[in-house]
Amino acid sequence: MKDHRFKRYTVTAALPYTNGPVHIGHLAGVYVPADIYVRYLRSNKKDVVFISGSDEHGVPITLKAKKEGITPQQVVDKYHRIIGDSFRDFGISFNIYHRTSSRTHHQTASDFFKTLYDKGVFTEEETEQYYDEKANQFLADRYIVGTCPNCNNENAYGDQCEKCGSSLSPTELINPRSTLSGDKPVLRKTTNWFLPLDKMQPEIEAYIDSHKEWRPTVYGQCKSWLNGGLHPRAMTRDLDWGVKVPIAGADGKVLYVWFDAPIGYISATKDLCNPTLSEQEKTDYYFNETFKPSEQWENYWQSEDTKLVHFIGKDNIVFHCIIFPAMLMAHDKFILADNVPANEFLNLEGDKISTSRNWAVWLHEYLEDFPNKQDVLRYVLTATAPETKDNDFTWKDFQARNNNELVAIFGNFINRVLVLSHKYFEGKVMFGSEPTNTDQEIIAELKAYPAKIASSIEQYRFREALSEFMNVARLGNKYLADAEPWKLIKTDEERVKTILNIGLQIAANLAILAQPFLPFSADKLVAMLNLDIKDWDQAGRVDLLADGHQLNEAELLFEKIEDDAIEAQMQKLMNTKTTNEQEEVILPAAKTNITYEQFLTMDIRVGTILTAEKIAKTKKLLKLTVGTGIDQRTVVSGIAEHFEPEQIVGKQVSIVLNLEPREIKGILSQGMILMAENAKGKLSFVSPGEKLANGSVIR
Ligand code: B3M
Ligand code: ZN
Repeated sequence: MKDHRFKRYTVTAALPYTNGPVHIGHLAGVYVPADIYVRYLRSNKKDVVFISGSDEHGVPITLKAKKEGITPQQVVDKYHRIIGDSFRDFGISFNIYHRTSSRTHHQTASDFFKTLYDKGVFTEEETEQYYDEKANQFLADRYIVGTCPNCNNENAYGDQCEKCGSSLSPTELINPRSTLSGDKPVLRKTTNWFLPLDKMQPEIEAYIDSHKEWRPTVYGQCKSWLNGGLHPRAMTRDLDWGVKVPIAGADGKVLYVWFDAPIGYISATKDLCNPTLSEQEKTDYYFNETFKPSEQWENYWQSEDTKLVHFIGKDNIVFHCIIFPAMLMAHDKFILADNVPANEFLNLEGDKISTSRNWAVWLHEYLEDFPNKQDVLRYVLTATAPETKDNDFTWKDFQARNNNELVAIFGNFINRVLVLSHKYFEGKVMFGSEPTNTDQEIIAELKAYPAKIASSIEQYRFREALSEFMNVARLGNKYLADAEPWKLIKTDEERVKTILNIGLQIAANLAILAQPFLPFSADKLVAMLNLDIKDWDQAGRVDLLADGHQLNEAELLFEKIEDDAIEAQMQKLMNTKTTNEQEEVILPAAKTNITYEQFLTMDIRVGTILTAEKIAKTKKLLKLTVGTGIDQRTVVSGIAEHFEPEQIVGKQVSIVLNLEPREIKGILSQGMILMAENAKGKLSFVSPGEKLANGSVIR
């Protein structure tokens, strides 16, 4: 590695909100690239700490608790385990996976706030916020719903309308209601502490401008925030779930979740580097025993020769590139991120991934459905990583990449070279006749790859790096196919020794180069090759395996994924779609009771639509003639947007006969056709279950 400026690395991966499990979107956006980067650094023998943890504060958690009827602590305890276990089983090699509900974190975040407070960094501002008088609390934006001023959706949230996508502030909602009591909230004055980002703008701007090498999507988003002019931002909230604001008179206030969460990286590092951690704390977090940091936590956060890198999704850019750096600058002791390789979003089968709509591939479920196939998912998510634009995950592509790339290229090469070595030379590496010119060319080509792959990784281009890695496997495959040792074995054994030797040296290179991307397969390959050299700087060599070196038995690196496994996953998603459609029904409230006698006053019958035509100059209206058994009558019906006239002629329907006739668009309408309407406004006729005589009574 060329980067000699840095002695050590602090690599963070966004702390997932602990209100649900982790899905492939999280993995592709943050954790897989971060893990590739870290494993690469480790294989270069760099001093690196890889930090993450559960983000256990914030409104998403309290909302989830409310929905499930449990406490926020119960919510985070549950998901901290699910998330932590699934990361561990998936091979995301954090040094520590911490949690923000921990004592260390509360203390660290609280001290950080206090330091800024004592330095006079914050401004105090009084604002008006919605308050629920029945629930006795201020309402976070998500706790307020009302009518969207843009599209009239009656269930828009205080921060966003999910129907038209516009972002809102609670006071823009028409008819706001509290989701806690259902009451109309009132505006109340409250005081909070603000970080004066407006005043800090020049420093922040200088910082961003010194990083023109960042991904254009990241740099561009920062610039557009800056160009819009930064505004002071509240760093405290009127809530009860979170880190208490550590100053007198701040009862009922906690630190803004985006103030405390990034400090979580620091708290995690503290506990990672703390040799006297209690047993209880040790079991509360996830530690990676293989990688113990050699230094004190301060060196990873406050030393100029440490390279700090944040891996995040694009929705977190402003927090990591502007707000957190501003906090660190104000504190004055900390280094700032050298890079923030944020990814765009991954979609699933053409739809936005969504925790609340259960539209996701959940990591813990994947691990159950595809045991020992961590690397397949790592591979697919890296090969399709949303580095420069949003991307789509499909199960068909997952299958194709496994079968046509991992199995057919990488796996096939390894299998061939090992099987042939066992077949011809009892699994021994044999040095044979002098390499030919073609061999020399292959060797020269091989030598160039480690630096190429390294350079892509160091520039956070993991997709490109992976595809170069696969080119090494392609090189091996092609070499064997062209050299055809199976044809030469009878006539020129010495030549076959050389061919298989070169093939095996390529395999050994693959074992080293695969480590960042496909760690499970790399380990398997290392074991099969009985390889003891594993550092990145050894890659490119063709003497990794010595003459006479004994190989172990060959095993398949990858297996074909059959159609039925893929179909089962697609079916799962289809079921989700169906459930969602049913659940999205927001039913109108029940009406007040009527008496049986009142009910009997309605004359509802079976009728048949005899003619239907559009009423000119209207969008919604059809003029129908309906045979009622008693007579034929004209009915004007507002269904023209749902049915073509010719479609409905002959249809049996339910008709209210004794509704007062009404003139509509100059036509006397004598009755009403009953229609069922679902939540999306789709209409369907209420027809008898079998054909009945017109005039049959409905009651
Ligand atoms: N929990 C947001 C998210 O999960 C947030 C990240 C915190 S990183 C300090 O998208
Ligand atoms: Zn709207």
